[in-house]
Formats: sequence, structure tokens, C-alpha cells
Amino acid sequence: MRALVTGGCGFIGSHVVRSLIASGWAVTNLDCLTYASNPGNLADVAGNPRYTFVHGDICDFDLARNLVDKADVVLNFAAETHVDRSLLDPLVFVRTDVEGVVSLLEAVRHAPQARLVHMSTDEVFGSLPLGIEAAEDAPFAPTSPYSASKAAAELQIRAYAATYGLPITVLRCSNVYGPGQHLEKFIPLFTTRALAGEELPLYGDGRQEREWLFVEDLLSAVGVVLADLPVAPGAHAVHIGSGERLPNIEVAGRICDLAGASRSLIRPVFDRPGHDRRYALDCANLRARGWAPRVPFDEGLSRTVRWYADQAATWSHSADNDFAAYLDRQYSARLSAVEEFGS
Ligand code: NAD
Ligand code: TDX
Repeated sequence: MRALVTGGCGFIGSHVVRSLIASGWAVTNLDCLTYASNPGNLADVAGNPRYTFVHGDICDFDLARNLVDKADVVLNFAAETHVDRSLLDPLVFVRTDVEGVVSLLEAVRHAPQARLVHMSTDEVFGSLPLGIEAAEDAPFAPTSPYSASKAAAELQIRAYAATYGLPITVLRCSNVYGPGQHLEKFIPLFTTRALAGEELPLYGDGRQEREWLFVEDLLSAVGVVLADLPVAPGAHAVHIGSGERLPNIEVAGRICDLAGASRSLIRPVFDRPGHDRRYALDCANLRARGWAPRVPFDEGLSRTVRWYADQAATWSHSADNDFAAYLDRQYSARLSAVEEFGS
């Protein structure tokens, strides 16, 4: 089987590429190598005869069409993914996360053999009250430019599925973590800063809840989905979450403990505007297909912190000028403010 994986040099995409290659697939990875990519993530498969890398943009329709024509399955992981950056620079999110998806939809429309599997997020539902889990048919209520773009892409997918009779799979995933995630995200940022003895900028009161899924459990879910792709026209949503929902302040504390750092490094700072309090996915349908997460959060977090500790030579924050500038823009004022934001 031939897969076109987009965004394969990013965090999740690189794990998916490696896993597909290991399962015997031929994989073409289309990635335009934004700041979030790390081609080094795939150093171990780069020489594999079943692996091809194409440096290009999913918004380039001619390129997308050419590659989709040669694929049995198209897995779209290419995206702008960081909520904080979507608050600073929303336009690029609309371009990649909406226009890029329409470009792939157009390509798939002209390639009847190719099945599209698109990666979406639990964030399309916005913040959920305690006790509520979002089922696959729950209404969208996105609150950030990132989540609004992901929801908009899903609406385009629904429209294409209905208009052109395409069977499309939409994966909606909770927060994924594990080795190889960009340092800007919560767990890598707090881990690397804790290892370096730096303050950990916890937004607001730190009581926001996220549902943490270890990346290996996402891979097994993708395997279940690929083994039984739908044939009926429609947008078929699949929820993938661990059920392990924790407040950020608790996760920050556990990271400190695993990194051998003092919890006093945790520093409540000015909140993320529009910050969603709680996400929770109802994953009963995927579980009914035989899938279950296998890596408990404590084990996954411990493995992740160890991985970043082992990689310390490669992630010096100040060595990457663009990332240093981003950290300065995002955190300097927050960390130098004298007010107490936690309570
Ligand atoms: P990431 O930011 O680590 O990687 C994104 C990759 O896409 C990068 O390699 C980047 O170069 C590439 N890319 C960006 N724009 C592109 C374009 N226009 N054309 C081609 N390539 C492009 O992302 P991730 O965390 O691995 O997330 C992958 C997908 O999963 C995204 O759709 C994201 O919305 C979704 N998702 C992520 C999480 C999570 O916790 N990481 C949770 C739910 C859903
Ligand atoms: O410095 C920080 N301080 C902090 O308190 C950062 C970076 C984050 N946080 C909080 C915000 C969130 O409540 O930690 C939580 C997790 O933050 P992120 O890692 O930025 O993830 P989130 O906003 O939940 O979005 C992630 O999960 C869903 C991914 O980035 C998305 O791509 C995915 O769709």
C-alpha cells in the first residue's frame, strides 16, 4: 500500500511515517519544513527504499494532485499547530489549516483510489463543562484562530463528502505528547526549562484540564482506523483520547519531580487570551473497535522527560534565534510582571 503523509517531518507525522514504513507501506512525505519541522526525526528511515521525501506545500494544488494520484491513502498531518502562535499570527493558520485542506480535497476529488484521513482536534468543540464528554456529533464551538481553522477545515470536508460522495475519515485527537514534539508545546517547554532550572510559565490559575495521549497510543489508533477505512460517502469522525484528564498545574508538578527540579520553579503568569478550561472526548466508538490506550500518563511522561534529558545537547533554546525571539515575545513580559496571577 502507498501512503502520502503530509507534515511527516513534524511531531505526530514523523511517528506515523516511521510506523507505516515498519508495517511495510511505501510512504511519500510531503512537508514544506516550517519552523515546527525536524527532518532529523526521520533520520532512521531516510535511506529506506520505501520512503520518499518531497519538499513542498499542501497548498500547492498541482503538486498535491500529482502526489495524491499515486497514493492509496492520504494522511494529512500538515498544519500550523500552536494555539499561542495563532493568537500572534492567525493568517498562516487559515492558509495551511483551511486552504491546504481544500487543496488536498480537490486533489482527492480527482483521484478516486485515494482515501483521505485528516487529522483534526478536540479543540473544535471549545471548552466543555465538567462531566461532559464530546461525542463525534457534538456541535463545534472553537475559540482560538487555530481551533476555528481546524473546525473550518472540517466543514469543508463535510461539504466535499456530501457534494462529491467522498468517504473521508476525520481523526479528532486529544493532546498528544511524547518524544520529538516541538519545544514550544507545554510538556516539552516545561520539561526542558525544568531540566535547565528555568521558571515554568503556567498560564492563569493552571486549573485548565487537558486529556493526555502518549504518541504510541495514537499510532495504534491510526492502525485500527487504516485497517478498516469507511467506503460509504461522508465525513467519518473518530475520537482518540486517553481519558486521562489532568489540570496543567498537576502536570507541571510531575514534570518538576521527574526532572529533579523544585516545584517552586512553577510561575503563574498572565493567562492565554480565550484559554479553554477543559477538553474531553468520548472515545466509546473507537474502543468498541478494539482500541485502548496502553501507556498510562505517568509512564509516558517519565519516558518523555527522559528522552528530552537524553537529547539535551540538541535543544538549547538560545541556539535557535527564531525560537529565542518567539520565547521573548511570548514570555518575557509575562515572566517579568510582578503581579501574582495564580490563586
Ligand atoms: P507539528 O507542528 O509538530 O508539525 C506540523 C508539520 O507540518 C511540520 O513538519 C510542518 O513543516 C508541516 N507543515 C506545516 N505547514 C505545511 C504546509 N503548508 N505544507 C506542508 N507541510 C506543512 O504538528 P503536530 O503536533 O505533529 O500535529 C499534527 C496534526 O495533528 C495537526 O493537524 C494538528 O492540528 C493535529 N493535532 C495535534 C495534537 C497535538 O497534541 N500535537 C492534538 C490534536 C491534533
Ligand atoms: O507556556 C505555556 N503555559 C501553559 O500554561 C504553554 C505553552 C501552555 N500552557 C497551557 C495551555 C494549555 O492549557 O498548557 C496547556 C497545553 O498547551 P499547549 O501545549 O499549547 O496545547 P493546547 O493549547 O492544548 O493544544 C494542543 O493540543 C491540541 C496542540 O498544540 C494542538 O495542536 C492540538 O490540536
